[in-house]
Amino acid sequence: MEEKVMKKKRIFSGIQPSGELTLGSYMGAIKNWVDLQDAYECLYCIVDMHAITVRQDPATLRRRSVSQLAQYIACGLDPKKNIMFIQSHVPQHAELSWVLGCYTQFGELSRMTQFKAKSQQHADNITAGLFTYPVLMAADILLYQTDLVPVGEDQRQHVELCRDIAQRFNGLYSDTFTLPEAFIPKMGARVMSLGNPESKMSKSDPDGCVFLMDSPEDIMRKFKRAVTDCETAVKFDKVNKAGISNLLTIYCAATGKTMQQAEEEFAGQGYGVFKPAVGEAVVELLRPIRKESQRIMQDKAYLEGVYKEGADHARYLATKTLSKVYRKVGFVAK
Ligand code: ATP
Ligand code: LTN
Repeated sequence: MEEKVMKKKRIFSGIQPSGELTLGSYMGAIKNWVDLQDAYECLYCIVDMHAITVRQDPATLRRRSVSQLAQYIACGLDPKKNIMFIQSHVPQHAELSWVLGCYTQFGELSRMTQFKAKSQQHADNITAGLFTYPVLMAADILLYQTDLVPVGEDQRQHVELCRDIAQRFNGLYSDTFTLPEAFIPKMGARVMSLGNPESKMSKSDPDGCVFLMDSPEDIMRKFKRAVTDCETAVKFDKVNKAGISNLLTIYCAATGKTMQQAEEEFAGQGYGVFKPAVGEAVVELLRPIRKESQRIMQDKAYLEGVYKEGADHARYLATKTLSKVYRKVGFVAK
């Protein structure tokens, strides 16, 4: 009997090199990228064009883009299995973004929660790029006929908008884009700040944030200082015990234990035992990642080889979609 070769479904995701990678981005996104790399054909990107939607120092951006690649690899992403590249190396992202921007409503972009938050944070520099950021993200995704987009909860709205744009385009010009779906983890989709458990852990808030490259001492200090409540029970209750619930979630995501197992483990023990235990679990999770990343960073030629080869492959795939789009909208063939 003839064996049918099943084509793998495709994944695209990316993180901006606008700061150091955090425990939030690891648990919300990268951890899943690693888990999914065998079952899917994956593209993992360093979205430097997104990063410049807020002001960046050029030398830092350049350094971070490369160290982010080293950290992706150190987290367990295999460059032989995945296409790993830097967004600005594939000009088709910007080209498709222009076209899609002409099929996106001003009103839709105005409703984006991240735009509203970022324009408050950067009130003196609310650029057109910050506003059209989700269109570029839609281009990233649609360029590769992506099926699945593994991201944290905060990106759900952007993926929904991307679907709406794709559906609109397909409706006007017949099927052109695969409709992508967000893949959001059950545990760790929204890791909260250790300093303020009401807000998301984010690289722009270094105090409440654990970075993947933090030393074990720094990690322990941050967890010991984590804001909790004035009770003593280690119980998951997101409304009344936001800090403890966040630490429990981090503990589960770091150790693979279930919430029930974690609660049982710390039953009858105070926060004085629980907080350092979460710190230890995170130290052990990040120790090999930090070490491996430092090792890979020594080999600049290797990293350059990975991102160059990744971009070559990505450009090949991107060209196919972009040509189709240009033809459909009525541009004259070259
Ligand atoms: P910024 O401070 O600029 O908002 P960030 O720290 O939120 O940045 P991003 O680069 O926006 O990080 O996010 C990278 C990926 O990690 C996205 O998929 C995002 O959903 C996920 N992510 C970021 N922070 C968290 C978090 N606290 N919990 C879960 N997932 C997160
Ligand atoms: N907006 C995302 C980063 C991002 C992305 C993408 C994620 C840019 N393009 C495409 C998934 C797919 C963020 O995390 N802030």
